[in-house]
Amino acid sequence: PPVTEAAAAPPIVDLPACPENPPQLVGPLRVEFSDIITLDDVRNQNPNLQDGGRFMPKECKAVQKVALIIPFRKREEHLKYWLYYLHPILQRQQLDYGVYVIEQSGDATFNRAKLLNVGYVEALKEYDYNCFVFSDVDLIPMDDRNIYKCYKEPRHLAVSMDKFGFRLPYNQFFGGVSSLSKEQFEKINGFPNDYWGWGGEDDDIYNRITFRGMSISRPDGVIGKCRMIRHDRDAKNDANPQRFDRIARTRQTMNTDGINSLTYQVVEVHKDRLYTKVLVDVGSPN
Ligand code: BGN
Repeated sequence: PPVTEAAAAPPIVDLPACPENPPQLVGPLRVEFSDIITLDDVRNQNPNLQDGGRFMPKECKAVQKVALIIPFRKREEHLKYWLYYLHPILQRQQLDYGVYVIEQSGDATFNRAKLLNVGYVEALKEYDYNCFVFSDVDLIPMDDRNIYKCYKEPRHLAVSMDKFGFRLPYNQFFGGVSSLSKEQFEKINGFPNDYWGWGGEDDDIYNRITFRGMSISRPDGVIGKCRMIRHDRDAKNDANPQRFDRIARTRQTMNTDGINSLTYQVVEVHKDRLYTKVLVDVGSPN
């Protein structure tokens, strides 16, 4: 009999480049955290995902290859909503993307920026990503025109958070959700590894960007609206008392503390349909 398997393989054709303005975007979105959903619902609602939370548009060639990096520990409920809302948005944005949940193992003080560095390195081991979106697990965009990709300058995406009355808390604010191209990330030696506990690491990243002669780009305050899932302060993430001293010294420390000094141990990599989870030992403060 004729070999029929070959007929099922996708034809090798050059797809047109995806357009600047993805046609399926809808604009303002309803974002609520009262909906009762399960991860299986989210899996069923996103049949076009590949294992590990990967997607690629089939109608056009994506402009960028985007790794979404989420620092994580014990926030399963938030992760469920993030996946529920973000997967459909990212697909409408026609991105070639993968979702990486970087989970800090053990009970040492949380280290957000170091987990982001780990996400950068681990994502690049899997695919030739050229853009990195760093997102807190509890932040959901309220408008899909806020495209989760990279721009000519490092981008701050969470510009208009409900928690801050839909305004920037201060002009240099770079927290919540941000994106840097591979070149931009390398230019600043990645992120600091030495901010243990809450606060300041985003300001250090802001400093790195400006000290390397770059500026911050942002969407406008309407497109940049987003909601934070309300929660209590986590255990082992108290405000870092060293943060004031550290952000005053970024210019000196950024050359030796960053992607060039990163050390960690991967404990486990788990592939779900909705994400790749990397459990990692990042050590503890000395
Ligand atoms: C700032 C924090 C940021 C945080 C924002 C919003 C510091 C450094 C010393 C001034 N910065 O105050 O890390 O993202 O608030 O919550 O604490």
